[in-house]
Amino acid sequence: MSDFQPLVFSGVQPTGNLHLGNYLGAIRKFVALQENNDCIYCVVDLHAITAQLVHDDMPGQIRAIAAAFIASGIDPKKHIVFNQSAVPQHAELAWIFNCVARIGWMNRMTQFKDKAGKDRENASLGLFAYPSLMAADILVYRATHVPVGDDQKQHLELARDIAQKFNNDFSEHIRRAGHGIDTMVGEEAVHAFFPTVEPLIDGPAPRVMSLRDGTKKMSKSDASDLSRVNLMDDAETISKKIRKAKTDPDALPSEVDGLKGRPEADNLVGIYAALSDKTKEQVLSEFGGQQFSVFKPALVDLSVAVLAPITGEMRRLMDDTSHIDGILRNGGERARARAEKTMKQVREIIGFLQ
Ligand code: AQP
Repeated sequence: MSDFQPLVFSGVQPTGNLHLGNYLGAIRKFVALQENNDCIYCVVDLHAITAQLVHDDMPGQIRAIAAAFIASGIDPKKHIVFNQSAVPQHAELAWIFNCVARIGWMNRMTQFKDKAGKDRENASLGLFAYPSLMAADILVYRATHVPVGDDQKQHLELARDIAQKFNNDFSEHIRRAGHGIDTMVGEEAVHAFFPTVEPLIDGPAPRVMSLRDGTKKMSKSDASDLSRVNLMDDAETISKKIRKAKTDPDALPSEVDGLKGRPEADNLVGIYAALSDKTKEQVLSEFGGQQFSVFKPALVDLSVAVLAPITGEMRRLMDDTSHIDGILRNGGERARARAEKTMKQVREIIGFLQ
């Protein structure tokens, strides 16, 4: 039985300051996965124009995400780092997926509801179709594993639905063209063109919450800069934000169960655990019974120790734009070659003359 080659794909939008949530939910996992996997990491600039069309410094924002990838430890020689718009096959496959996905499926996407807010009629069609483009980003490489934060879980379920419908609707065409692969979907042996994508969401901080409100996701678009630690913050700013982070008056519990109903405490313990590669249990065995006046300075020290070298390297890389542009150009060429291989087969399966 043949099967899909394991391949990791993920992307980050160039839509402003990267924060600790992006780092712990996504980029730190990208770095860990590159050791034993073939990986493609993308700056998803086509996604960046869905919520806001015009950006003052799009080139700078794209370079900043690429710099964050590399400063965090991603090796652009071994793996592919590029920006999405350099590979038009993403948009081509997204159009096909717009015709595969059903409006009923898209209507259930909670991120669209959150981002469109009350002014739904005025949201762009691109924002509505965002999950279809995300499915194309992954499947144009027939990627099998996608490291993301917990907020992207629903979009990945949709990517699986799109892949499955394409495989089912075109099953005869796939066989005739000879492009399918024998694989397992759950317990069932099937012949498929697109793989069933596996989300990689685990870890102690799959959803990092706002420092001002433990029930809200830490987000680039939060109006309060105090709600997040940005990757470009200096040590003093990180210290101020963590010291001012909302907490409750109680000491930290000794067991994870004791974090229930305490979202801010749970969030800070999760951040500490993720930054130190420990579990929440291990963090509480060290800090259980301690007040936040003790825990917060320890979290500041740890955050600065992890982030300062990344921030320094990001600044250095962003000063050398030709170096970053060269990495993106090279990554774009390699990504285009792989994406075109898939698209040739997709066009053949559908029956487009080429
Ligand atoms: N708070 C978070 N905790 C864990 N993971 C997170 N991610 C985002 N926020 C958190 C993960 O970061 C990756 C890249 O995200 P994105 O650039 O696509 O932006 P986003 O998901 O829309 O979230 P942002 O950064 O907060 O932006 P806005 O303010 O626009 O919503 C993804 O893997 C995401 O899961």
